Amino acid sequence: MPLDPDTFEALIETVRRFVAERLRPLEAQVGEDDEVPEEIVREMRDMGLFGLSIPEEYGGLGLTMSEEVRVALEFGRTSPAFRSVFGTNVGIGSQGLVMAGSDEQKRQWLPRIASGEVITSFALTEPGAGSDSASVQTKAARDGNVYRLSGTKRFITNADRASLFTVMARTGGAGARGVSAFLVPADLPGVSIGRPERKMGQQGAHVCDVTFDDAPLPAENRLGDEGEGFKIAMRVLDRGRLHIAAVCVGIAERLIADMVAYATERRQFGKPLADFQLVQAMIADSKTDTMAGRALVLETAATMDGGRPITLDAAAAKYFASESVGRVADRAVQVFGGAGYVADYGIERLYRDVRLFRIYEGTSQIQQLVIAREAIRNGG
Ligand code: COS
Repeated sequence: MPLDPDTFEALIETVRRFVAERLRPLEAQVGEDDEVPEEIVREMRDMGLFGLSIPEEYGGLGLTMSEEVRVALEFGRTSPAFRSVFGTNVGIGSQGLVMAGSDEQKRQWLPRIASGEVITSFALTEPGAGSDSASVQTKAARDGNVYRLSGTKRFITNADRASLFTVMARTGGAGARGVSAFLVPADLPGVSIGRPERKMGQQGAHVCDVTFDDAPLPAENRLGDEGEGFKIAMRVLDRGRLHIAAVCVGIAERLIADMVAYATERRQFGKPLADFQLVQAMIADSKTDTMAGRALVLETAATMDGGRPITLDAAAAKYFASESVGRVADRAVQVFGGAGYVADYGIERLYRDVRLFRIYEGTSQIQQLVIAREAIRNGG
C-alpha cells in the first residue's frame, strides 16, 4: 500500500532538507575520514530510513518501489556513502528475508532491521566467484541440526557494521541449484570480518572480507528451501539494481546542477562558459542521458509495483543509468576544467564515486547478458 500522498511528500521534503543541510556540508570530511559520523547515523535511524522497504507490520515504512526510488533519487544528490549506511538494510541485506523468510524469521529480525538496530549485509561474492555467482564455494555442510559454514566472502558492503548477513553457500552439487541462502548472525562462533579495503571512491562505505571457519549455524536459519539460494539472490539483485539505477540518476542530476552553476558563473573570453555552444552540448547530452534514466527508473518501479517481473527492466535501468552517470561525471570534470581535477570542488570525488556503479550489483557486461537473455527468451 502506498503512503498517503501528503505523508509521502512530507518524507521527500524531509529527506531533501537532510541531504542539503546535513549531508552535503560533510561530503569532504567523510571523503577524508572514510567514516560517516555516528550522529548522522542516529539521525538516519530517527528518520526511519533503515526501514523504508520493511513492511509496516514489522515496523518499517513499507514503501512501494515507486516511492523507494524517489527517496533513492534524493539521496543521489550527495556522496553515495551516506546512502550506503542504510542501503543494505533497505535492499540487498534485508530483501531475501522479506521475500523468502518464515514468519518466525521475520518476527525475529525485521523490526530491528527497520529501526536500524541491526545492520544487514549481503554475502554472495567470493574471491573465485564474482560475476559467476552460481560458482560460490562457501560450503554449508549439514550436520544434524546445524549447518557448518566454511569459506570466504569478498567485497561485502557494510560487513564491519553488520550484525546479520544473508549468505549464499553451497549445500548441494555444482551450479545454481546447489546454492542455499542463510541468515548468519555476525556473532556466530567462527565468523570473522576483515579490515575495510582501501578503494578508489565511496569513502565512508566500507567493504570487507567475511570468513567462516566451521561456523555452526542452526538449521532454522536457512532462508527458503535448500537449493533456492541462487534464485533468492537473483530476485534480491533485480530489485537492488533498480534502486542503484535511481541513485545514479540522482547523482547525475546533482552533477548537472553543479555543472550549470559553474558554467554560468565562470567567465572566459569575456562571457560565461554557458554561452559557449560546445559547453552547451555537454549540458544537453548530460540532461538527455539523465532524463532518459529517470524515466526508465520510474517506469520499472511502476512495473514492479504492478506485480510484473522486472529482471530485464532493472538490468536495463542499471546498465543505462550507471553508464550514463559515468558520462555525466566525465563531462562535469571537463566543464570545471582544472577545478574539476582538484579536490576542493568535490567534482573529482563524485567522478571516482560513480565508477563503482558500473561494477557492483552486476557489471555492465552482466546487465547486457541479462537483458539479451530475457529479450531472446521472451521473443524480444
Ligand atoms: N529471478 C529469478 N530466478 C532467476 C533470475 C532472476 N532474476 N535469474 C536467474 N534465475 C534462475 C534461472 O531461471 C535458473 O533457474 P532454473 O535452474 O530453474 O532454470 C537459475 O536461476 C540459474 O540461472 P542462470 O542459468 O541464468 O544462471 P547463470 O549461472 O548463467 O548466471 C548471471 C546468470 C550471470 C546473470 C548471474 O550469475 C549474475 O547476475 N551474476 C552477477 C552477480 C552479481 O550481480 N554480483 C554482484 C554481487 S552483489 S553486490
